[in-house]
Amino acid sequence: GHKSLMIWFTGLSGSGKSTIANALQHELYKDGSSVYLLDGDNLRHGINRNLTFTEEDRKENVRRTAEVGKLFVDAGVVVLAALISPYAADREQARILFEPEEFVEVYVKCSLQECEKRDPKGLYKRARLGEIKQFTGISQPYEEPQNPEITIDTTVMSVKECVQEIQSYLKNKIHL
Ligand code: GGZ
Repeated sequence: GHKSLMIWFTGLSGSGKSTIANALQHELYKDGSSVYLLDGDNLRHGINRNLTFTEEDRKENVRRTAEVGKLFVDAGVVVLAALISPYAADREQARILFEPEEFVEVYVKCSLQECEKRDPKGLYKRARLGEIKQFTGISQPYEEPQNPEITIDTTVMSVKECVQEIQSYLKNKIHL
């Protein structure tokens, strides 16, 4: 058997949250865990479709995702949540829904400069042009985690190395 828990990825748009969460999901699945990925970008097409990118709506986005994640964790699932979740206070609110050992915050660290260089969807370019308002890192803040369980720097680490880093944490600290 395995423990159910919430693995919460936070970081800038383009930092690699979805990519790493996807890759980790596959590894955990291969190991026999029930695993489910809650991706901010996807949820915004369904349960969170009425939310914008104001500070207030981002807070609600994080709150709903954490509550849904808690339902999955209660059902015995390993949940991966990948949201920018730029406000430290909102992430703390998410954390307190869970038991201390049930919540693992992963800071997907990547410089704004590098994210902007990657710009896979051209969003940074549009934000710089003022076509997208309230864009994280450009016209809204990103509050770095002060005490995440795991920090992975995607500027220097490959996806595979990032996944291995998280897996070794889960193995050693959570005995997953
Ligand atoms: C930030 C935005 C914005 C604005 C659209 N600011 O990297 P992506 O493109 O594919 O995923 C990002 C996603 C952010 O949604 P989240 O639910 O993760 O954000 S939060 O936790 O802050 O609520 C990005 C895209 O939506 N996107 N407009 N203004 N990212």
